[in-house]
Amino acid sequence: MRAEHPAPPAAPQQQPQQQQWEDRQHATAVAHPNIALIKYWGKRDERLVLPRVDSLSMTLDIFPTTTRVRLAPGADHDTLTLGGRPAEGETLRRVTAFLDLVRAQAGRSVRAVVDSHNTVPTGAGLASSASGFAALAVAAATAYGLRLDATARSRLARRGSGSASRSIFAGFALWHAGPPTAATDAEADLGSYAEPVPAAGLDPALVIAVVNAGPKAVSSREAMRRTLDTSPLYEPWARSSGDDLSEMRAALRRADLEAVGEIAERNALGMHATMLAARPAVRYLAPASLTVLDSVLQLRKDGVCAYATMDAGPNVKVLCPRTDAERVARVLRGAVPDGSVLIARPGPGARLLPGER
Ligand code: 2P0
Repeated sequence: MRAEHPAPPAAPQQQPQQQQWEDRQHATAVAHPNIALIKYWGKRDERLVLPRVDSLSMTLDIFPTTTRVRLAPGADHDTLTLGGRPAEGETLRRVTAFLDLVRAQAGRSVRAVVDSHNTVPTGAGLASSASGFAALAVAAATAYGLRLDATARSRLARRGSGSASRSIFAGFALWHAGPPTAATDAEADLGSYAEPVPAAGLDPALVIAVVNAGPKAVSSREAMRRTLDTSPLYEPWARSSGDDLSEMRAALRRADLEAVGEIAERNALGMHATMLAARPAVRYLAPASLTVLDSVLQLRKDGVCAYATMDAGPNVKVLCPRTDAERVARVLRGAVPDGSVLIARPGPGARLLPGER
């Protein structure tokens, strides 16, 4: 007998095969961050993490997060370590709230021990919450005995952090906002998930200029809330983002990296414009970010296909052909000698570590 409270009456009967699955009681998963080329900015439902707009991203092959979830029969609360250090406060509260969702789906109440290791600076606009919640979703669902397909994993990861829905998938992924009106929470939840987008023939790199790896002053959650509530530029951007997405999908289909970059850059600059017009303004870009943007303009003048995108932080990511990545990285290192510059390529989706299936 498991040392946990009885499952709610609605819980399905466990089949012998599922019982065996559940007896694992632990799982370890790895996920990589993703960078949006069409941005997610603004929620229409904060509790269900439903976005206002569709978004499209590239999962990276660097900065993985590895997360182990172990069920802890008898424990009266969840515990979390990040990089070996115990986490408390808001971080633990968010993970516990997420595990509550998994427990509700599994019809179980047992608490868990979560150990997570990030290789990306946390809270610096480098998508640590995307890799973090994607890895947690896969590991927790498995430890609790839920057998979810990739779409269901994406929906679940979304509840932890919106952008995590996209890190379930390798390469390019499109996160559907879902129908704006739904009769029930369950219907709304079902409609919002990511799926892979084919991009055959595209051979891109994303050169990342880390100009400041410190945590941001305003969380992206708070910044998008404030933008939606107060920025007169939000609605026009949201409308144009829909057009950007259609053009982006067409550009990916014809493997036109120049167009992909151009659309991504204007979408990101537009998103930053919405925040600059919020009251009070949210400004993530630092002087060094603008220096990098100037370098990107110069690279284009010099004939290199290089386009920038920026998220909720001062760091700048430059999309270019893989074959130009070293050249772009050299130019960016020269532009921000105090920063660090890394080259990322399209990376894998979230997965269980071998032996954890
Ligand atoms: C994105 N960002 O599409 C956008 C662009 C930042 C700028 O997704 O509140 O950490 O947890 O759903 O996923 C950052 O937002 O926000 C983000 P929550 P998340 O990548």
